[in-house]
Amino acid sequence: MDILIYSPDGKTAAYETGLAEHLPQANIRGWQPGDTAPADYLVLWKPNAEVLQPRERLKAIFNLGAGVDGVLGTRGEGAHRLPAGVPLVRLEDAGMADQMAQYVSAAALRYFRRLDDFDAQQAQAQWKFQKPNRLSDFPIAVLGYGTLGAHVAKALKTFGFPVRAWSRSERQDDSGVALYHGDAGFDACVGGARILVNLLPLTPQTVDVLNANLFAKLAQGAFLINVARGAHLVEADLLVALESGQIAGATLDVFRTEPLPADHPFWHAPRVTVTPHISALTLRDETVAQIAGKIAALARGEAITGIVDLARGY
Ligand code: NDP
Ligand code: OXD
Repeated sequence: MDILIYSPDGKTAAYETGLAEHLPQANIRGWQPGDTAPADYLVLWKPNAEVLQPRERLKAIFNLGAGVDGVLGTRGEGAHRLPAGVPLVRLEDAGMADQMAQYVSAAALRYFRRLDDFDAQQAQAQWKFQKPNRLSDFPIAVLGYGTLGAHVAKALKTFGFPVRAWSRSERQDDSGVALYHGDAGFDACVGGARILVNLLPLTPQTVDVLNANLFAKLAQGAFLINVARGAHLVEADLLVALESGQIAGATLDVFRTEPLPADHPFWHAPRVTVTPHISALTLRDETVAQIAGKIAALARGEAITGIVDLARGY
C-alpha cells in the first residue's frame, strides 16, 4: 500500500514516521513537485491542484483537520479538483474537542466573571466592587452542534449557563442544551444571547454568517467567540458593532487572512482578543492514530466515519 503525504510547507517527515509506526507494511512518502505516481491514500492539508490530480489506485483522501474548506474552498469552488468518486475524510475530534471546550469555556467565563472589567480597574489601581452577572441572564448560543460544537455546548452547560445550540438537521439528546435547527430555529437560538460561539463548518451556506443582522438579534452588549473560520465573520460589521456597543467584546481565533496582517484593526481594537488559530490544534499522535486506523479499516473492506458529504460541503 502506498501513502502520499502533502503539506504546503513541505514538512511531512513527522507524519511519515508516525504513520509508519502504525502501518509498518505501507510505503509512505512525502509529496515532491512532479509526483504523479500511484498512491492508495492521500493525507494532506490545504492541497495544491497538482497533488489532487487523478492518481492510479487512489481510494481515499484524508484531510489533516476537521474543516475541509482548505480542500473545497470558501464557497465550494475547489470541489471540482477532487478526483471523482474518491472519498474525502475529515478529522473527527482527535483531541480537538477537549481543547475547544477549554478555550471557549475560558473566554466565556472571562466575560461572565467580568475579568476584563477588573483588568481595566487594575490598570487604574482601583479596588471596586462590580455587580456580578447571573447565570440565568447569560444565555450562550453555540452555532454548530457537531463533534466540536456539541462537546463545547455540554462543557458550558456544566458551569450552569443556559446553553442553546443550532444545527442544520434536527438533533436530540439529554444534555439539557436547548437544540434548534434549520432556518426556522435560528432566531430562537440566537435571540437575546449574551455570548455567541461559532463552531460551524465553512460552507457556501455559512460564509459571512456572523454579520450585522445576526449581531442585532443578540442581547445588547453581547460577546462573540469565533473559533471556526475567519470567513464566517464580516469583519467590518464586527468593528461597527463594537463601536456601537452592540457587541461588548470578541475573542477571535480565526481570520480571513492568516497570519492576521500587522496593520489589521483587530490587533488594536478595544475588547478584541486575538489568538493565532490555536483554539484546537491538530495533535499529531491522535491524528496519525485516527487516520492509520481508518486506512487499516478500509484495507479490510470495512466502512469508516468522517466521510465528507460534498453536496453539503462538510
Ligand atoms: P461537524 O461537521 O462535526 O459539525 C458541524 C455542525 O455544524 C453540525 O452540527 C452541522 O449540522 C452544523 N451545520 C453545518 N452547516 C450548517 C448550516 N448550514 N446550518 C446550520 N448548521 C449547520 O464539524 P466539527 O464540529 O468537527 O468542526 C466544526 C468546525 O470547526 C470545522 O469545520 C472547522 O472549521 C472548525 N475548527 C476550527 C479549529 C480551530 O483551531 N480554530 C480546529 C478544528 C475545527 P448537522 O448536525 O445537522 O450536520
Ligand atoms: C481544523 C483546524 O479544521 O485546525 O482542524 O482548523
